[in-house]
Amino acid sequence: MSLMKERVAELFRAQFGEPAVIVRSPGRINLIGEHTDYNLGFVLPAAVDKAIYIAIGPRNDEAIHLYAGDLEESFTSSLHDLKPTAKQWPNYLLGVADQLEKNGHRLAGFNAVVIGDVPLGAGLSSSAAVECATIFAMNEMWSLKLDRLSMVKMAQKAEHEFAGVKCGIMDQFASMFGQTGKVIQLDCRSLEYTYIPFNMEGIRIILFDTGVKHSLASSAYNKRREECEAGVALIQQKFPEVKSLRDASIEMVETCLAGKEVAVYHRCKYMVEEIDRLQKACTRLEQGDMAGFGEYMFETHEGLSKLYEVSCKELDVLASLARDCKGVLGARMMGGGFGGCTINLVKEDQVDETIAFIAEQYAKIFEKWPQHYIVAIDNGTSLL
Ligand code: GAF
Repeated sequence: MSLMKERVAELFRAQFGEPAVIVRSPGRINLIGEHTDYNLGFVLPAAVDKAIYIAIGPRNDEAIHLYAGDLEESFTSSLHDLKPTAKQWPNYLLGVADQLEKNGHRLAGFNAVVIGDVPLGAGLSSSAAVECATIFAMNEMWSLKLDRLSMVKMAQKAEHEFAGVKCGIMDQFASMFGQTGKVIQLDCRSLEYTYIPFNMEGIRIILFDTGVKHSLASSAYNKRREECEAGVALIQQKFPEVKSLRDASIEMVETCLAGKEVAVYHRCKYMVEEIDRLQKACTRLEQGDMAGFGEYMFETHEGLSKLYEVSCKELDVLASLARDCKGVLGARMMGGGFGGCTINLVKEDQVDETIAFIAEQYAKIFEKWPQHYIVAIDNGTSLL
């Protein structure tokens, strides 16, 4: 039995008795295709070997008793009173219960304990992992017979309605559908997906954590989404067939948006380039050309920093230090942005030098050491 499983079970027993179900749901990385999901483009995420663990059990009343083991915090609510709370972490569980109720599943009260080793606020999507763990556990406990895709959609809706982030589908999809050793090429419009083997021979995936957590990240994220929608509305005046930036070409962006509001122009330019870049990067991946793949990652960082403006100085420094390392094949900021981690593809025989160089140079500039995580690609949500 895994240590995490044992620990979450112990914490549950200490308060509530024997858990009915224990579930593991992982955090995710994304190789390329950033902010493309809500523009109905493609993404290339994978689940990792850092996860959220939930132990859950039913109650005989309508009460909800939650305990966050790592924070040592309790929260109590009721099925009659499902609404977002000022404290963030309970929202991921309450939001899922609310979605299930709204989809016609009559729940009973429940007890739940959550722990994990996904770094919080680091851009590895711990929130999606909690949502997926919760819905998967409830599906098992009450035999709701939901398929994985329905659970992903409800988990995403929970994030919209209870966490207030109008996220795309990538994070919940990656957590739920991850497979060891493979990245998921997901078409966020059709939701068709293919697994591409990610050849880790001679390569390590290293995340460097800025430790920066931007308090306005969710409002800035929602603003980016609005700017893309504003761009689509302008393009549609001339090209009504364009339903999302997925359908737009760079020529359309230049014709309809150059000279208009600069933020809208820049967001859309980045987006159309990134959707195209992901396709080219996947071709490199399939050819086994990891250096070529990595070059596209550096380009993505430039676009996210200069055009999409979701980077910050710490992320820019980490990406630029990585550029200076001969052991790094590709690097860029990862996830929503405004803090969190960079993702780096590093040659295995140069891992130590790379970590030492980047950490020392970063500490010289910011007077703090960046955390780093070496991650492996792992399976998605599962019953333990
Ligand atoms: C966050 C969101 F939750 C995802 O849907 C995605 O948009 C990502 O930012 C950026 O690619 O993680």
